[in-house]
Amino acid sequence: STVHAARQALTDLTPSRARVLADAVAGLSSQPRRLPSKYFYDGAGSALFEQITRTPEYYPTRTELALLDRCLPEVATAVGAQVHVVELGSGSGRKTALLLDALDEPVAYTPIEISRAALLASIDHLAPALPDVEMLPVCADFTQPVDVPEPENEAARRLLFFPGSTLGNFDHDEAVALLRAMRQTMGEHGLALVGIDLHKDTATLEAAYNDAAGITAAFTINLLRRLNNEIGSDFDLQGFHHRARYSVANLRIETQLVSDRAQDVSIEDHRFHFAPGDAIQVEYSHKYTEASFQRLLDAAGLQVMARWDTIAPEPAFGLRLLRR
Ligand code: AVI
Repeated sequence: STVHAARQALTDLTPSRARVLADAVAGLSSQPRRLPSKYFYDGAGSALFEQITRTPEYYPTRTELALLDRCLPEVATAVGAQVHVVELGSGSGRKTALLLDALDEPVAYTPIEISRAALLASIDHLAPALPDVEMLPVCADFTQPVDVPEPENEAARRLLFFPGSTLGNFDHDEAVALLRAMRQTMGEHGLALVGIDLHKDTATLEAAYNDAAGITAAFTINLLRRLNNEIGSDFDLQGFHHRARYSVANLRIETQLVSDRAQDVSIEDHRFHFAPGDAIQVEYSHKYTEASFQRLLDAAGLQVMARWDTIAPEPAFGLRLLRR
């Protein structure tokens, strides 16, 4: 079956336990303390993220889906026929289905996703619906160099797809490094379609990252559960709470896990003391202005070929088609 072929083609570069352990210990030993947000995405974390995208407060997903619906015919014309779509952080693949449907003869699809469970589920869903698209899934941390598999159709032009404002989860230097790596992966004639959440009023932003049902809080706490399961740390999941605030100065949501009391956490031979109110920085979600995004592109050697923005009163969100 096509699902079987897609699963057979999977490249497995799932981060090792040793890697997760080393990153956690290094992050908790640094000042301010931090943990990498990429480790939110185990099977349970990816499922919680999907639930976030369906909360009334989290506007980016439905806003971007509507924007994609409007701009994909133009993207398809700009990209042309015989495309190899390479997606960074593909998650459930909900947006991918729209993109692949709109393109003229897509020949191959490479989702790069850190959560093996999410990756397999997306492939099981997409492969039967798109029998003519060669599925080349890669389970990997896309911030590390990844060799993109070559499709059978070697003439295919690459289109990188990086929706959801996942770019915003990286700080300035990481974002520039990522865009430079994308420029490399695109090749001379490739393009990239990137989604960026835009700066807006603090109330809308803080509501999106503090949904009333508490799903975002559960998503943040899940990071500690994942570490307990995977590297044997002993975080008390009841001893920390989620906090997400918008920093207007830095144009970003800053999400932290805050200690409710004095406590110690052990990871193998390492012990970390937390006083009440001590915080671990776990995620940034940068929100862009035209100028702040342009600075990243300039530093990475990329140019805007076409741009689409939502129209007020929709929350501001943008899609940018990029070339070298
Ligand atoms: C995946 N990423 C773009 C999401 C965001 O908005 O930064 C992750 C997220 N964190 C909390 N809510 C959603």
